Amino acid sequence: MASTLYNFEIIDSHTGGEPTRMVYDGFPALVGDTIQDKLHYFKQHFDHLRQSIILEPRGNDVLVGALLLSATDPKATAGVIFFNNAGYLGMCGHGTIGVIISLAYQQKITAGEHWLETPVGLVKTTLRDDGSCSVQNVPSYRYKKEVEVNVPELGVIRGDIAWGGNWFFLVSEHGQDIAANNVEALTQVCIQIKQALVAGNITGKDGGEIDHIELFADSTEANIDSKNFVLCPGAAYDRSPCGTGTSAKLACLAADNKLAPEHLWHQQGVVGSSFTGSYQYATPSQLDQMGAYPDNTIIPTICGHAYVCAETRLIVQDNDPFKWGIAT
Ligand code: PYC
Repeated sequence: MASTLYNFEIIDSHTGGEPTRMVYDGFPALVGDTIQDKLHYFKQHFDHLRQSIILEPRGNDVLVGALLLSATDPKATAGVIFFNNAGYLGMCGHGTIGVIISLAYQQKITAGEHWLETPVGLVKTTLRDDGSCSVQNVPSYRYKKEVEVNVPELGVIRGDIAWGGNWFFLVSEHGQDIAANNVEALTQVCIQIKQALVAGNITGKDGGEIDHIELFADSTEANIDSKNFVLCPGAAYDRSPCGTGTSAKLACLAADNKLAPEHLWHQQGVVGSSFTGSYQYATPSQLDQMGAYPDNTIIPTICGHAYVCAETRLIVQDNDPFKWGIAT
């Protein structure tokens, strides 16, 4: 008889089409005083559980996992570590909205403000009675403007490097339609740009890997300022407009004086869902959180909706040849 190694209690949701799998019970305890220590412990000891939860046959490449933890910061309702098919994410905007909507579904929280602790800083969420959720993200900034990268298949491509809780390369001139019927070509273009960034040793600050590529196009739709396509690490594209990617975009708009503080920006993703974003300039106390920040650092807020789609238990049996997922 097979014996069960793990029972993971999960809630699946989607935010603008992009799925989040919140794991709220059954995961072994992570040792550490801070959430960064716990992330380190997760990577060292339980990476096979990340794969089991995310990869086929229990998951798929599009899923973002969100391991719910008790907070180490007294201000926070919970801690959360985001992960996907390729590894770990610093922050995740759509995932944060998914976690808040899932916690509300479980009746663990009600409408109002709730702080979450992530490995890259605290984020303040506001859940509203209409079901929308806004996320005041970690400090975000443009690191470099119009960086040229030589992409063998495409020629010279220019993009901004910005931090929005993850590192992004933001490209406006790419010659592609940002359309749902063009995701294969968009994916290839992003993969080629990413490979060229690696080959050219082009990174974020302190050598941070630029693991998200974000392509933009103007929108012809009323009330939409821009359309994007975001390729995530692991080569799945974001079905939502990407919360950290929208934060990186806001940082670039602020640095170029193209959007004033508190003004709204409507970012639509490739499948048609949208986030509303805005920003304030960061105050010194907000920047105390972590690290050193440039002058143009902003605090972005993004707002969207998420919907719960499943409440279930993942089972991992000892005799299952794919108990740790199908690694490709
Ligand atoms: O919403 O920040 C986001 C995100 C990152 C990767 C997938 N979604």
